[in-house]
Amino acid sequence: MKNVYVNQVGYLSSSTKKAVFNFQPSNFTVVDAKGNVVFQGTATHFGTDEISGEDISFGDFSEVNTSGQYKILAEDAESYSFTIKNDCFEQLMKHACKCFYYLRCGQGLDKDHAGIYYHEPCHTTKATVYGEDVPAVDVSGGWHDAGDYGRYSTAGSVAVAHILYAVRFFPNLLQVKFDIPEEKGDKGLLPDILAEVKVELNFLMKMQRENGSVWHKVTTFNHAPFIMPEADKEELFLFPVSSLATADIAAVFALAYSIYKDYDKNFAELLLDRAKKAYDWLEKNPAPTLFKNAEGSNTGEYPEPEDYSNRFWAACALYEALGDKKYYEDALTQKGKLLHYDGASSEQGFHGNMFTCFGWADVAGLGALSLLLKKEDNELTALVKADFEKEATRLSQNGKKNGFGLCMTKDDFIWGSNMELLKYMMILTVANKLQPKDEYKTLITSGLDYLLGCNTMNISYITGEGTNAYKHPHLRPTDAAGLDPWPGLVSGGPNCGLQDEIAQQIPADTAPMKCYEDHVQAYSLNEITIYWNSPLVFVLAGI
Ligand code: G3I
Ligand code: 9MR
Ligand code: ZN
Repeated sequence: MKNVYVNQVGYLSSSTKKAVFNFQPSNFTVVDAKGNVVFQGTATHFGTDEISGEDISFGDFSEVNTSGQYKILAEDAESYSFTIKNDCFEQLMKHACKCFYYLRCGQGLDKDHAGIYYHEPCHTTKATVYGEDVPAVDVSGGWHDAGDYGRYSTAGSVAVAHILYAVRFFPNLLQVKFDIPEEKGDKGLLPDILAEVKVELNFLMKMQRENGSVWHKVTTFNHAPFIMPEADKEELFLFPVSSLATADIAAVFALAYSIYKDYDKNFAELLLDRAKKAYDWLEKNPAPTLFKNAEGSNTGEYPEPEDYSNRFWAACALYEALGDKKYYEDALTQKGKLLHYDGASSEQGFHGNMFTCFGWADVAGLGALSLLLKKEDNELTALVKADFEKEATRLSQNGKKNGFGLCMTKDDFIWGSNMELLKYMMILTVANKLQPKDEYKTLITSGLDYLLGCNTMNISYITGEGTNAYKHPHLRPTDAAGLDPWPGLVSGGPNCGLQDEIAQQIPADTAPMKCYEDHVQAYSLNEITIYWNSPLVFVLAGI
C-alpha cells in the first residue's frame, strides 16, 4: 500500500518539515483544511534503508509556516492530517507530564483530576522484607513503574532524574500546568512538575533503610493479572538492597535538593541528609552489591553487571550540589573503573556513549549532566563535553543512512527502542545547548516526527496524539477498566528481539522498524513505563 508518513500531531512553524513516501512520486502537494493547494514540491528518492526495509522517497515542505491544518497528497495517496503552529507540542507536554499522576500508587486517584481513570487507594499494606525476620515496612506511595504494579528504585530514580535535569536545564518546564492536586512548599504552591515528582521522591525515601542502603524494589512475588491496582491484594515484598539503588538514590536526592531548596526547605534538607546517608553506606561498602531476582519471582529485575556508572553519577551529583572536592576525586576513580570494565579505548579520547547514557542501567550520562551544570573547567567536564559532541556527530551520521533522517541504526531496535531514540534526542538536546547546530535540531525534529507517526507503521507511538495513535498499551488499569488509554503515554516500540508470545508471531526477517504490533499483551513491544515518558518531558522542555 502507498503511504505518506508524517508527524500526525504536527510541526512547529519554524522547524524543518518533511514527509516520507514508501513509493516514488515525482512531486507532492500540501493542501489546507479547505483542500486548497498551498505548496508544491518535488520528492527525492532515497532508496531502501535497512531500518525500514522500504524503498523510500521524501519531500521537504519547510517553507509552509502559516498556522493551520494540512495534509500531503502524492499520486493517489494522502497523509493523515497535521497541524503547523508555533506551540504545536504544548498539549503533548501536558499529557506527557500527567501520565505520572495517573500512575500514582498508594493513594487513590480522585474523579476531579483523574476523571474516568479514577481508582481507589492501592498497594497500601506493609511490605515483607524478603528473607529477613524483621517487621514489615510501610513503603506505600510513588508511581507504578509501568504496565505492571511494581515499584523499582533504580527505574524510579532515573525517571525522576530525567525530569529534574530538564527543570535545571530548561526552567520553562516549571510553568507547565497539568491539572493535578495542589501541593504546598514553604513558599507557597509548588509548580505542578515539582508537586508530581515529590510523590516519587517521598516513596524513594521510604525505600531507604536505617543504615542508608536502599531496597532494589517492592513488588508482589509475581506480576498481578490484568486487574485494577486496588484489586491486587497479594503480599508485597521488599527485595534486597543493591548498591545500584543506593547510588541512584544518593544521586537523585542530591539533584532534587538543589531544586527543592528554593521551594520547600525542610523537604530539601531531608533529601540532602538522605543523599549523604546513602553515600556513606556506599563508602563503607565499596564492593558492588548487585541484584538478582529471588528464585521463582518474575517481576522486573533491572539487573546491572556493575555499579560504576551509578557510583559515578552519585559522586558527580553530590559534587554539583555541595562542591566538596572529595566527590570529584571519587568520580574520577569511578570513571577509571568504568573505562577499565568496558574496555573502551580512550586513545582517541572518545568512550562510545558511556558518558552520554541515561538509561535505567547505564547512568554515567546523568553524572555528566551534573558536571555540565557545575560549569567548572576540569578534566571530567572537558571529557564529557567532548563525548557529547562526538556522540552527537555519530548520531548525525546515522541520520544520513536512512530515508527518515532518523538517528537510529538497526541495533537500536531493542525492547524500549523508543527510549533508545529519546535518549539520543536528549543527547542532541544537550549537545545543541553546548553548541547550537541546525543539524542537531533537524535530528530532534525527525525523532519527534518518527514517534508521532512518520515511521513505516504509520502509527503514533504516543497515546491520544495523532489520528492513528496506538490504542492498546500493555497497561493493567485501563485494560481492566475496559477504557481507552489516557493520552501522552510513550509505547516501548518496535523490538527485533521478539520477546513475548505476540511478538513471536512476527516473521523473523522483518525490518526493525516493522517489528511492532499494537497489542495489549505484547509487553516487549507495547508496554509503557515512567522512564520512557520522562525523556520525552526532557526533550519537549528543550524544544
Ligand atoms: O544490552 C543488550 C544489547 O547489548 C543487545 O544488543 C540487545 C539485543 O538483544 O539487548 C540488550 O539488552 C536488552 C536490555 O533490555 C537492555 O536494554 C535485553 O535484550 C532486553 O530484554 C532488556 O529489556 C528490558 C526488559 O525489562 C526485560 O528485562 C527493558 O530494557 C526494560 O525496560 C524492561 O523493564 C520492564 C520491567 O522489567 C518491569 N516493568 C515494566 C518494564 C518495561 O517493560
Ligand atoms: O506485565 C508484565 C510486564 O509489566 C513486564 O514488563 C513483563 C516482563 O517482566 O512481564 C509481564 O508479565 C508477564 C509475565 O512476565 C509472564 N506472564 C504474562 C505476563 C503478562 O500478562
Ligand atoms: Zn498501587
